[in-house]
Amino acid sequence: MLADKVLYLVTCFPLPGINYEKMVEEAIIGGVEIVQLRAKELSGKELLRLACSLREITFKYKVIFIVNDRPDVALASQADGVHLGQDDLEIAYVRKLMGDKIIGISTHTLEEARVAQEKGADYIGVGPIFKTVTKPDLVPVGLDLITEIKKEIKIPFFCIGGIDLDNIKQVIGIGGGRVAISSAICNVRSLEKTRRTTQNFKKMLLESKN
Ligand code: TZP
Ligand code: MG
Repeated sequence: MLADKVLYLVTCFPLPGINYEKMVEEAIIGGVEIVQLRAKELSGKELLRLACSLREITFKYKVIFIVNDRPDVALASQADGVHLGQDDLEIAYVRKLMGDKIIGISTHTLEEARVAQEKGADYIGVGPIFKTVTKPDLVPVGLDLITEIKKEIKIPFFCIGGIDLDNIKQVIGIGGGRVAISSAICNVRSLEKTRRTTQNFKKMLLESKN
C-alpha cells in the first residue's frame, strides 16, 4: 500500500560509467520502495524503452513504478502510475486515462495540496524543502509547510528537494516521515555508494517510525 512507503526514488542520470538500470536496482536493494522514472532529456522512444526496463526491475522486486509527466508512457510500460507537475495534464483527464492507477502531483503550497487532494490525487510531493541542484531555480518552500500539510492533508505526502543524510533529520523531526530523493542517491560515484546511501536513508526513516 502506498501509504506504508517511506522512501521514494526520483531518478536522474547516473554519473558517467554507471548504468541507469543497475543504479536503480542498487537503490531498490538499499531500500527504495517507489521508483519514479524522471528523464526529461530523453525522446519519447528512448523514455519508453527505459520505462520498460525499469518496469521489469521494479516488478522483480515488487516495488511501485511511476513515470514522470507522461501518462502515455506510464500506460505503455505498465507502470503503476504517473507523477504530474502543476502545469501537466489535469488530474480529471488523467484519471480517465489511468483508471485506478496511482496519480501523484507536485505541490509547493498548502493551497496546491488542498486542490490536488480534492481532485483525487493519490499522493502529493511537497517541495522543494531545501535548495536543490535538480531544480536550481526553485525557491525552497521550507520546513513549515510540512507542518501545515501534516495538519490538514489526508493523502500521503512525500517531502522532496535537497534532502540529504544530514538535513533529513530536520524533515523527520517536523513530521515528514516520507521522503523522495534524487541527487543524493543518483549523483554518486559508485553503485556501492548508491546502495549504502539508500540504506542509510531507509534506516533513519524506519527508526523515526518506532
Ligand atoms: N521536484 C521538486 S524538488 C525536485 C523535484 C523533482 C528535485 C529533487 O531532487 P533532489 O536532487 O533530491 O533535490
Ligand atoms: Mg511534470
